[in-house]
Amino acid sequence: MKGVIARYRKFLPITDETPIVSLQEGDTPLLRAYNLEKKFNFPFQLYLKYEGTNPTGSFKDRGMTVAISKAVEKKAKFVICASTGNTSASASAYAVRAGLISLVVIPEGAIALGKLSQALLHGARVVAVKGNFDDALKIVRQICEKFPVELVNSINPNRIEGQKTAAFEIIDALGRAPDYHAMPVGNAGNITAYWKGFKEYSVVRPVLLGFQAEGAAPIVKGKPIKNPQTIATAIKIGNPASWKKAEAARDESGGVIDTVTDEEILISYKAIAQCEGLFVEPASAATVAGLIKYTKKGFFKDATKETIVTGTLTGHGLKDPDRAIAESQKPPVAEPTLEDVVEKLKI
Ligand code: AN7
Repeated sequence: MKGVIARYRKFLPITDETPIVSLQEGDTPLLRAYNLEKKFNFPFQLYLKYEGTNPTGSFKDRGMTVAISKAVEKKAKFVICASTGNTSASASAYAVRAGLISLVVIPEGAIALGKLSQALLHGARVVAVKGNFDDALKIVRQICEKFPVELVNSINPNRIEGQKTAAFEIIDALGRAPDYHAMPVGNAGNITAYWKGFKEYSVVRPVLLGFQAEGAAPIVKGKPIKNPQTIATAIKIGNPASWKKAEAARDESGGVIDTVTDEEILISYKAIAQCEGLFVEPASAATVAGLIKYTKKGFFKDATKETIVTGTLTGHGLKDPDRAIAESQKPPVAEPTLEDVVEKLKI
């Protein structure tokens, strides 16, 4: 069966009256990362959940299929979100499929090129505000109080319901729950969703390890960050909407939410691409960055090669091509001759 509603319907708030809006999201790869295990001396088995293969290139599609289906059931005409990019790309695509108008409020100049191009081409009404994501979300919440528009940020519980299916898929693929699960934390909806999913699907549950970017780590620092900074624009968020729920997920699972630096994120970003053939966006690399940091700290000192760690790679690398190019060597230009091309290929 294709699409997360079709596959996990009985776990979702779907009734006979709900029109299903799907782009056949979910069913993403869970890949053993042998090369990363070796490179970073991980004392455990690492499996990566590659969410970049979802229809719009991120995990947001799992939540959006449920949120948009429920919006259609409620006879909504407009959906709205504030976004660091991926939510807007997903909302805009599913809105088109459902015949809804998508309204998007983004922080000006802080959205990766791929994501902005998606929302624009899907015909969303996009407004860029001179502020950050938190400012955009505040305005969107105010709009929802005044106008008949359906909010599709992860404050909408249908988003969390859909996103929890990633945890189901991990357990289905492994045949059991992992011992640890690592993931990035931004607005904190996804860690909330994974914990809900793990709890509903298994009595044995992983310890959750959430990672925020050092310059955008309100949960770690215990206070909102006025002017969050990180190259991982997806998680450049200073006041997460699901803050309390993320703390509950962390505490109930016996886990941690901690920071990784931009430098650590970029090392992992390149290593994931160069060791495993997986092209992810910088925010996704926070997962592996955190596992490297925690391995070095001795956090996994009791782990064995039977220990299973899973990690979510939340979004596709094509979302942020500028970053990939900035982190790479410019290709040399050759004369159109065999000799010059061979020389420059260093064969
Ligand atoms: C690739 O699109 O918040 O902790 O507006 O795009 O559930 O917010 C994106 C978040 C991680 C963090 N990785 O997830 C948005 C938005 C990627 C992301 C996160 C996001 P949450």
